[in-house]
Amino acid sequence: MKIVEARVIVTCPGRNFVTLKIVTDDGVTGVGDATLNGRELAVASYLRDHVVPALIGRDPARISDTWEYLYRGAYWRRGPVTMTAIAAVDTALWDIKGKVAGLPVYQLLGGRARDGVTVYGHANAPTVDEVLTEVARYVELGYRAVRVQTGIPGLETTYGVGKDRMFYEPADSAVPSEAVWSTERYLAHVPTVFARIRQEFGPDLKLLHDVHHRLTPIEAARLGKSLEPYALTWMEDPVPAELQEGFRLIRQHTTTPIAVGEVFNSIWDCQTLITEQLIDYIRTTVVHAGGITHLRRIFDLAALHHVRSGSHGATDLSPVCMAAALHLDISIPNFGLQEYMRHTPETDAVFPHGYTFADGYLLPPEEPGLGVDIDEELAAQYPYRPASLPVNRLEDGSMHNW
Ligand code: EZ4
Ligand code: CO
Repeated sequence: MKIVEARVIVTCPGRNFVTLKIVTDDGVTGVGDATLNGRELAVASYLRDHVVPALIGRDPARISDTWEYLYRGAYWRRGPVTMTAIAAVDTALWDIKGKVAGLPVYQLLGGRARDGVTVYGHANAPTVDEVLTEVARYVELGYRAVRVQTGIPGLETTYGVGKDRMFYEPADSAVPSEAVWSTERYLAHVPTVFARIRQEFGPDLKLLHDVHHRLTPIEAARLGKSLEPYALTWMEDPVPAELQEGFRLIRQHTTTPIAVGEVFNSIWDCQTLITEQLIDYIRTTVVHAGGITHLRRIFDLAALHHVRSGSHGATDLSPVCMAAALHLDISIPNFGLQEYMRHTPETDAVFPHGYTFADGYLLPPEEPGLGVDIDEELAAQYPYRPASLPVNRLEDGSMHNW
């Protein structure tokens, strides 16, 4: 069997997605997500101009060898653009392998290690009163875990809190928009939100909060400490993670569990945090961390060090990534939680998929392969629209520098 074609499909059914579709001489096809929020066309070019020509004629069954070839063949290792492109190829090859074997991908990864994949939804609203309604809505839908974000009194907008409740999208303008941030206001407000939520919903519901990299280690330590009475499942991205040593300081001060890794793209980004047990959940994803092959390595390293998976699953990760994530999630020993922000009906129509939600769990599709595809005719009706993620300034006008 040989790869005869690989198409890079860019579409915008409400937000931008890049998808790689690999075609073999037997007519078997496989899909991989290649979406990098705000930098979509860089990955599309990387694939079209540099990767696709190297794929033609290769044996699609050689997944590991193709991974190593693309990783080493670039010379310039790692980085989000390279690792997203490699992820797309890797994911598509696993899809093909599953179809050829006649098995869903999770069976090739060792089969089910649990009955369902516990997912968490996003409750976000400008005020505490409104966010209570949002949390209640998720509980009503059957969710067992909810991430809670609110507006901050005195700040006009807050990253993570959208205008639309169920379909939040943070990439809001062609070039990055600017918002104003105050750590003091934020640290004073967040514990009051979780005090209300625990009071209303009791101890059973798993609660999460995303700090979006906006604090210093000592500020994050204080937030973690002040949230301890509300027993969060995790505090996410407390500080930017370029300086991994920063987590040692947070760890000395709080027992609030920590989740990190949505912007990581390789096992090297996670190494210190995992091996020193400075975090509890690793949030790397199929699409941004080198595909199923590399993400499984990260999760195996994590398993040795009492760290569980908690993969990123926002709307900029396409249904192709979500399907791939579920095959991994259901099969690994150290699964923790899977983020699940529902896509719009337009996106769901472009990416027909067989995963299902019931009772707070997602189940991977049962068809051979990943159980997800792209409707290329429909995709062609939604041309690319530039959209970037915002940045923060402090109240005195300086750029928020961490
Ligand atoms: O900022 O997906 O946990 N989820 C998040 C998301 C990310 C976006 C970035 O593309 O933090 O909202
Ligand atoms: Co996040």
